[in-house]
Formats: sequence, C-alpha cells, structure tokens
Amino acid sequence: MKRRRLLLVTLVLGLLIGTTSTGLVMAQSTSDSYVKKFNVKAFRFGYSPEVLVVNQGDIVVITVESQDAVHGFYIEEYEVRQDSILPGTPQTVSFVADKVGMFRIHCSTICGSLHPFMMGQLIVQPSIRFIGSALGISGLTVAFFAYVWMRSEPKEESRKEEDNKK
Ligand SMILES: [Cu+2]
Repeated sequence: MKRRRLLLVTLVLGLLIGTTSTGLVMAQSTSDSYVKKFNVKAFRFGYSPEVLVVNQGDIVVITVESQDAVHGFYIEEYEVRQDSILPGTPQTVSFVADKVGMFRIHCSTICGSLHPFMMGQLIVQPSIRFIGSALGISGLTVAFFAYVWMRSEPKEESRKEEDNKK
C-alpha cells in the first residue's frame, strides 16, 4: 500500500511538473522571441550597467550613450561594433543572442589612458524554452511510468490474496 501511495505522489508530481513547464514553454512560444532593450552609458572608463543578461534567442537592442568622451562599443564574438559614439549622440546596435556564454564588451575607440580597461560583459543564458521542454518531457515520462506501474500493482496484490485463499 505504501508503494502505491509513493507511486501516486510520483504520478501527480510528474504530471504537475510536466504540464506546468509545457504550459510555460507554450506561453513563451506564442511571443516567439523576446526583445531585450538596454540603455548603456559609456564613460571613462566603463559602462553602466556593466553586465547585460539575456536569454539565448533574444533580440538584443542596445542604445549606447556617451557621458564624456568619444567611446566605442564592441562585442567581438557577436561581431557587434559601434565606433565613435559622441556625447549627446546615442547609437543603437542590435543582434540575436544565438550563442550561450559570457562575452566581453570592449571600448573600440581610444578614449584615454585607461581605454584598454574599459569593459563590460554580456551574459547569454541557455534558453528557458529548452530547459522547460526538457523538464516537461521528463515530468510527463515519469508520470506515465508511475501510472503504468501503479496499474500493474493491484493485480499482484489480488494474486497474493488469491494465493492466501488457497
Ligand atoms: Cu572608451
């Protein structure tokens, strides 16, 4: 009986995790891709915010505004580059974050003595959609096996009962 209860809990939990994550994935898929917009301030010698976090698949739109000198904005791995950003003239770059990882943002216009140290960071997290689908599938699979197992249980019990009768 204890095992049956355990299986029932597994079945319910599996169904719950499976359906909620599948639901989340479907809700997210309707908006297809997220557009992540950032307003970044460039100054001697850094960026604010310093770290930009997005999810894989997001469309990233970054507007860079210089606070003092002429700066640049360069993410090598994404081939995103905007040179000569003048104070008072914000420039916008955009790209699709298709690579997961941490990427360095460099200033690409020499702006002073500490120019080589003017850096920021772009973090592209793995897609929630992917994790959600994996969770959804495994949750439903666990629930399915728990259900199959549970259905086979009573037969054994009744068999035992029959044996006892004999
Ligand atoms: Cu600079």
